[in-house]
Amino acid sequence: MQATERQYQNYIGGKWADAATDGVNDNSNPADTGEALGRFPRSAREDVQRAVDAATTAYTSWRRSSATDRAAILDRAATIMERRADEIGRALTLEEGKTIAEGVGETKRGASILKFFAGEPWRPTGETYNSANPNTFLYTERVPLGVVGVITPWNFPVAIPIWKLAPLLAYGNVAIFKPAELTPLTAHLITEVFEEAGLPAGVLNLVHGPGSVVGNEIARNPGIHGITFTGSTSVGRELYAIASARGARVQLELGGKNPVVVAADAKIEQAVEIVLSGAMKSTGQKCTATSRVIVEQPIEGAFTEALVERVKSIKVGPGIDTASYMGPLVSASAEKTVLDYIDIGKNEGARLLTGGEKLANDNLGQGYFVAPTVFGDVRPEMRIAQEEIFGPVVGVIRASNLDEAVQIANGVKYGLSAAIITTNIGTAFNFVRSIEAGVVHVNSETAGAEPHVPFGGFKDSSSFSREQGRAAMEFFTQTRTVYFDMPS
Ligand code: UN1
Repeated sequence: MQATERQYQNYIGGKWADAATDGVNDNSNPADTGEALGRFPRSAREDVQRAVDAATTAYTSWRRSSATDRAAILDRAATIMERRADEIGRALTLEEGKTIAEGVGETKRGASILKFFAGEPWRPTGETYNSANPNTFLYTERVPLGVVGVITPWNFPVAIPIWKLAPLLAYGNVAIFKPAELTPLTAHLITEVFEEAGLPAGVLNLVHGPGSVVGNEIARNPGIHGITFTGSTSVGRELYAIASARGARVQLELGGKNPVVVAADAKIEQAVEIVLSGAMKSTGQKCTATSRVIVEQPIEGAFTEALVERVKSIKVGPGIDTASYMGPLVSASAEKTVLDYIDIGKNEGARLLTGGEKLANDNLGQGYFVAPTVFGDVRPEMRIAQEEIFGPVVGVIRASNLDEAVQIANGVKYGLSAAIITTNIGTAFNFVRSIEAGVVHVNSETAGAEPHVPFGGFKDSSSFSREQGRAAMEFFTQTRTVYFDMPS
């Protein structure tokens, strides 16, 4: 640890504050683990309680704040985020590992999400109805949930917190924000953006620390009315069990095992680019990443050969180097998981066509670099075809026809995103109608999400509610029905 390393703080009730413990989390660069990026508090349960107290106080006035004020704050936050995109994107790249183009791009995406939700306070918040009683004015209105816990992952440390916080704030809620321990610096900068935008004290409270303490307290704390979570299925389910048992509303965005079906009529070059980008960008660390390619038998050989050639050509290196197509994995444990899955695939009899190893050449040994990996001859029941790997590993599965391809695509517990590559509209349409996925792409990659449309998965990939766009209102508000009669 360097002597000059900065000690960061929590943000509670509009003030930067030390945690109640001395525990620290040393943040470092996954591309060069010797590079320290600051020390962050490992907060205690008490810190969550302080944040809940501050949020509860702030809620009284924030929920009644004018649409003008909320819109102006979100709009200013968007402008600040755009202005600081290079700085925040660079911090994101340093602590998470994705390429600088992706880091800056994600920050600009954060600004776009804020812009969309800056309009939201002006959009309709209810409906009017006729009543059985002619004297009754009968209507509904959407009102906020209250204090909401926001538990976010490291893989989109700007986009995901923003797509939860922006609607949460627009609809009049207040937040306890617990970012992943691997990306606390980005969370700190996001909080600074809202502070600079003039968000009133206590409306957004940042509490750093481990899921086992801070996350668990958010799940248990009776002062928290809702929790929005993106992360692993196991942690999400545990959180759901605890928080829903005490009556809190919980939203989960979990894993994926996203397929691309390549039909025999597909243009191979186009299919290869779509699979490459979906599987290898962000080092495969997206819940929407492509991890299975299901190819119709007539073109399986040619497709696989072209994919392997293309994967071999990509440059792996530190994300901060603009020449890199793919950066490191986020942590030692992520690296271990990915390397373990590669062993599992080999042992299951899949054919390793390229990659498969940790990279140590050209100083890459200082970071968690694993070569982009393609397996061939993958069978649908193999663990590498069923379980989420969350790394730069893609398996090619052969299907004798499109019906079988869809059956294989649907034969996993997840249902987040799916794509088909075809030139035939009938094939595309049938796929859209039979695939079990919350997001479907025709001739584009499985990853990516525009800010104004619903995002979320089927089956084990989410808990039904959708994020982003106007769909976010479903989770962050509740409906009040009003029977309003004039006094007689
Ligand atoms: C995207 O594909 O750009 O954690 C967004 C994730 C998803 C978000 C994906 N919840 O990877």
